[in-house]
Amino acid sequence: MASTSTLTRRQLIRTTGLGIGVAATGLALSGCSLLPETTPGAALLTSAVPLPAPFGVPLPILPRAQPTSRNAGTDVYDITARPGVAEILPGVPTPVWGYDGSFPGPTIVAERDRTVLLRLHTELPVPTVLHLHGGATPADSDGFPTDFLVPEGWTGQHTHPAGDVAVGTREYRYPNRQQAASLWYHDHRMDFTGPQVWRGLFGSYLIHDPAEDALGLPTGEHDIPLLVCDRAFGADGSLAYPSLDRTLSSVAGVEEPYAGGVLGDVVLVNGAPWPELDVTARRYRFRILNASNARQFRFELDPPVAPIVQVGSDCGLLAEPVAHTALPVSPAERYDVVIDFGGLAAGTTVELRNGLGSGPTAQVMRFRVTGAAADDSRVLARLADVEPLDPAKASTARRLAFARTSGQWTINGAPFDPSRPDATPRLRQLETWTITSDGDHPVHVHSAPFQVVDRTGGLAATDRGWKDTVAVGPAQTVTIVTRFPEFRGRFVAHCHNLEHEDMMMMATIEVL
Ligand SMILES: [Cu+2]
Repeated sequence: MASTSTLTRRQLIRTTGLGIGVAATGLALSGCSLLPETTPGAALLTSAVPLPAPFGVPLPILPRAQPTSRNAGTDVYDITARPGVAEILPGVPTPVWGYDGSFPGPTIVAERDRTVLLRLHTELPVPTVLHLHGGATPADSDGFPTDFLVPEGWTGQHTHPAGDVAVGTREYRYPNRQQAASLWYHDHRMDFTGPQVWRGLFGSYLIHDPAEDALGLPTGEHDIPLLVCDRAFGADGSLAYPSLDRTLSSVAGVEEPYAGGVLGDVVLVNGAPWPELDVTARRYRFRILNASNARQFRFELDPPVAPIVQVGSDCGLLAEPVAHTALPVSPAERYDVVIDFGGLAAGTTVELRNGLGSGPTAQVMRFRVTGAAADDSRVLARLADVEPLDPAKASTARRLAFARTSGQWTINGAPFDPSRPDATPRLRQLETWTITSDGDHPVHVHSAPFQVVDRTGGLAATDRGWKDTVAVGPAQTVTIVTRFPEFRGRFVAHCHNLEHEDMMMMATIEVL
């Protein structure tokens, strides 16, 4: 067994065929023989550049993307994925790949039932794919990992057989026929999602609707996305990442110590290291996203001046608010929360800390109260109607084992093969998926919001509401109830530890 963990990525690619026999059993079957195997954890990259003291820079308020045009039912956006230079650490220029060249990209604000037509142009030197995470999106706009967008004149070779390829520009159509929610958009290129998101290809995407507007939650400048991620920096200020091929052009994968995931020693919020936000003594709504490749956070306020009141989950509002003293958030999860700084004296500082970190990674950001303020916002005891999905009414029960098998990250023993449907759910039919795990795997399903109905040790306070990503811990079993509500075609389900995803922990879901 030990020898498999030393296989190089190229060797792994050559052994991919081993998975095919297992694959024929499909996701619908259980009982694949999984050999016990040591599961490597995520490994820390340490920055070589001097790091700033915490709370020395203001929290960036990310700019809102402006539509190129608007008509009766559609907002058209033109966004370019391109190299840029960002000042992430004060006084240090960092080359990035970003939407419109920025780290993170601009925030897209959509309205329910108004289509967003996003024309993505690319000036990157390599292929890219765009996925709206949490979006109910037609298959041809969902960003299947081999539906590449390549730059004009690109002469490179794909590391996997390409699906539908566009050159220069690709149109993604998001119907937004879904409730108000905090989504995000990011790169989803086959084999290279980890390094490309790491370089900056992610951004916030919010959907509003009249039901949410009527609740009286904090709005405007008091409604702030917090995109939290860890990164590491080289001596020259560049983003460090242990790719086998630093050009991200021909060889996938990371150096072996990082095969379990890449962690950085710098915590960024909205692209700034350990920033500070001036607040007035009132309620604020924060859309928390863990945009890290592999790092889990547990957010806590220090001192604990107020509970972290969760009002929404990945895919929309909760039925009723839930007060947390600690909020664990795995990669790709979103938590829509309200924090009330009311009653705090001017000059009070409150840290947002990470209970799972140590040293610099235990710190996240700081709030500083500047003074009193009027506050006409509220958090009602009833927020939304959330239709409970009944597992007893499911017509199909699937089992998915997320585990390291023969040196690869696999689902039911099989590495990803885009040409092989692993599950063929029928449109609108209820299913239960029982997910087992050999380590920490944040499991994400495209196109089908779900509800968590069972977890080893009991449901967590964070399991409520409509989810699209669920944290499954070591030796845990989690059961979700789901249905694919709207679109037929080819989607994926995968681990959102991006190194696991890039190293094949992904399945093709063909909705019939
Ligand atoms: Cu994983």
